[in-house]
Amino acid sequence: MANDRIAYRTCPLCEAGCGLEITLTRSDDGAEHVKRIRGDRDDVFSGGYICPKGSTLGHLHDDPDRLRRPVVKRDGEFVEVDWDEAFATIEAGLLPITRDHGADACAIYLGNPSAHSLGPLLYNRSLITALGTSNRFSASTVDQRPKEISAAMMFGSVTVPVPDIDRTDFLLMLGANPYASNGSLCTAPDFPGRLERLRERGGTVVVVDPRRSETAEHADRHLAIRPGGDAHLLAAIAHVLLADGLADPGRLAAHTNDLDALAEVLEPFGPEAVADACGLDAGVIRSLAHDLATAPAAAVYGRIGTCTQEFGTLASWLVDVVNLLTGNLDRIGGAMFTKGAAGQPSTKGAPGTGRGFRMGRVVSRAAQRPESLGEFPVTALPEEIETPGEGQVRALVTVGGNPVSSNPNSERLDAALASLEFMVSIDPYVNETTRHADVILPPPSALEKSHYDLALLNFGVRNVANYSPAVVAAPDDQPEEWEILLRLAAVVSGAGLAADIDAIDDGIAAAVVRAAVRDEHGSVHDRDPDELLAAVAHRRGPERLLDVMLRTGPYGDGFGADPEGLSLDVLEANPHGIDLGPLEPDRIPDLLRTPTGRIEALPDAMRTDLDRLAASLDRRSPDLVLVGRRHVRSNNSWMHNVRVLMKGRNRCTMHVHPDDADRLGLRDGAPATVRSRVGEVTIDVEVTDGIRPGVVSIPHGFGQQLPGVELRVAQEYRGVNTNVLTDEQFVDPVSGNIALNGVPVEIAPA
Ligand SMILES: Nc1nc2c(c(=O)[nH]1)N[C@H]1C(S)=C(S)[C@@H](COP(=O)(O)OP(=O)(O)OC[C@H]3O[C@@H](n4cnc5c(=O)[nH]c(N)nc54)[C@H](O)[C@@H]3O)O[C@H]1N2
Ligand SMILES: Nc1nc2c(c(=O)[nH]1)N[C@H]1C(S)=C(S)[C@@H](COP(=O)(O)OP(=O)(O)OC[C@H]3O[C@@H](n4cnc5c(=O)[nH]c(N)nc54)[C@H](O)[C@@H]3O)O[C@H]1N2
Ligand code: SF4
Ligand SMILES: [Mo]
Repeated sequence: MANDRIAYRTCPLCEAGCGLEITLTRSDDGAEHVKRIRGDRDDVFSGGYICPKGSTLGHLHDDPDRLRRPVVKRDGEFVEVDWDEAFATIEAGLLPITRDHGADACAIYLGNPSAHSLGPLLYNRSLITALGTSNRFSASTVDQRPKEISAAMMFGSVTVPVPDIDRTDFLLMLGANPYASNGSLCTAPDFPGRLERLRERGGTVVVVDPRRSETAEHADRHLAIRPGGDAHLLAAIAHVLLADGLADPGRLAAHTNDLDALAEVLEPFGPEAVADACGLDAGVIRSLAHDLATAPAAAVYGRIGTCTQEFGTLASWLVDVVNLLTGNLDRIGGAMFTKGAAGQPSTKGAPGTGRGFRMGRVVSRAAQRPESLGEFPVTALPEEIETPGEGQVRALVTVGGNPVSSNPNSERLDAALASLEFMVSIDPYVNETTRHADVILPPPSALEKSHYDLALLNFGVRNVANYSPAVVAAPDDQPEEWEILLRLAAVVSGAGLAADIDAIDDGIAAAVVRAAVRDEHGSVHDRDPDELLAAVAHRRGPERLLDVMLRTGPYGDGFGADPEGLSLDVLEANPHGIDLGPLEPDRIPDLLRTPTGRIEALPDAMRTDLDRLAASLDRRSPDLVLVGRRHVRSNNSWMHNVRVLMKGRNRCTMHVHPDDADRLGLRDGAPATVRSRVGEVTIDVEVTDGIRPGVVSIPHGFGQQLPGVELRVAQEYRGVNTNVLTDEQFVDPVSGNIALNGVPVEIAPA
């Protein structure tokens, strides 16, 4: 149609990063509307794949409940104000608190969408620096922190190996359900299709999950593990590899410390010893170890189920120990390392060495939880707010997060947030969390923002770079998300309402360029910073920073050094992305950033924590434990306001095995009351043999019915928040990460 226009845009909703083809049409009043969204068949990575969420970016954009202007709370009600008034309200409300009680009195919480949006990815740091607070929290500690820590301990920086699913012969997948999630810490658009092709070429997929998930349904084998048993299982696999003479790290033996020590520390974890703890037969474990060792190429991949549990860091570490022992680390078809085009710690500085990784340098004031990667675990947040004294958290800034829904013991956190003296949220919705805010600053919609998956492309199953400009222009008075962050940073640092955002941004760009020029091993070492800045002077904000990062990155043009190299100009000319090829083998030792220049196969923290694992071998398991699940039509807590995704039967149900239903007197479709140490919910039962006896499963992200929430569609549907049940005291002590899976519960008919 004459009024139609097509735009290409990477979907920002989950980690798969699918390319979208968006058809827009102009109505008579001149406004543009999304007419259709489908998969971009020419996208170099996703090749036309799309899931039901991807086609709803237009619905999110048009959602009448999405905030278009800032709101401030007056007499308990939110009222719309202009941006100047919103920032003035923040200045008047927040500055006295940090002036009187110090910087730590204001905490910050960064949520999941801030890892999917270029503004927060590049400018959150400026806000954090301006706040100067040590009370920094993020959704990473209800998610992947154990994996980040284990990788950093082994390889010296947060460089997480990804399974080479396109070329492997054998995939052992634990605690992941990519048929629903489309993958995580493994960027693979159309993950299900890739698994199907793996099997079509004769490969094997084994899924370890207490539930017969959609992914397990499509696998060759499903092992219904006892929740929290992954570290036991993996330790036993490593034990068998070592005991049966199957361990052969190959080339990497020469680049690894403490390989010899593994046999001794894993000695207590033979298959028979762990069988009860992980609920799997010793013979099955032994043959799995043999299958992994004898497959031409094999990869072990663990995700949410292996991280958000009691032994999260051990399980995450053991995933890579098994990859290492079977000779599959850093090898085609094994667990490999992505090379992000915008650069990452493992491609900066001196190849093969670095300062390594430290954590726990400080603990949080009240809950005494360890710092890692500059943050405290969110399990500490309620206590930091509730506990009086110096350093008490009295104010909070959230950026793209909904902790009242996503964090454990949400009723306690909810009450804690209600007690804050001041709260600011950068968020498009009034939801369970932001209803406590004094000021909400709405970002532009996804269609109004440019995009580059700065974080997730570092975990790609191929090396890919893909930039999308904004699809539609935002209203004139809508600042970009990075501008909101910088202006908020200026206000909280006391620079005032009139601070020159562009001048601050110039300073940030200059700092990025100076760091690149200082890198002796980089492509622009010793060049004149002013010359480089002049070359990107036509850009501002995230585009300027991204251009510098791409040009100085591993594929970059080095500002002229390699005229064939990448720059943002090149990406702009290639709207379907640039494929930089399959993952490269043999990147070790160059990518290591450990002080020894070697892989640390047995980090001290893991050696110590194995004692805790050994102690768990003969304890009695609880009768009933809770785990989580995801559905392809929802995205954590915040897409339940999209009606097309909500249609159909109630998805917020509790899966219960028939044996447990009989024993407890529960009926399919009837409500049950579930109690944990911290809370209680009433939820409809779904009886299914697709779950291990003794385990029940409830999805997270539901329960928008709280007073003050302004999500009209979501509130029409039933649902409860499972994090009313999860327990902030039930953690992986190494990382402080929450254990959302394996929570002991009691259940009775309601
Ligand atoms: N549709 C959709 N996609 C999403 C999201 C979403 O909410 N909806 N969220 C995104 C986010 S933020 C993330 S982090 C990823 C997560 O992506 P995944 O890691 O694939 O997460 P899930 O789909 O929850 O699958 C986790 C599986 O672990 C199982 N499990 C629970 N406890 C244990 C255990 O102790 N051991 C083992 N082995 N398994 C266990 C559960 O039964 C479940 O099937 O998904 C992303 N993609
Ligand atoms: N029981 C249980 N709990 C879980 C999980 C589980 O498996 N089980 N999974 C955990 C995981 S993996 C994660 S990642 C966390 C997520 O935890 P959170 O990040 O705290 O929660 P989300 O539900 O992702 O909320 C996202 C918020 O960002 C807002 N938002 C959406 N788009 C944008 C944007 O472009 N900019 C800004 N500024 N805001 C935006 C939304 O309105 C919403 O308020 O939940 C965790 N909680
Ligand atoms: S799988 Fe769906 S939500 Fe995830 S990036 Fe692709 S289209 Fe978007
Ligand atoms: Mo996540």
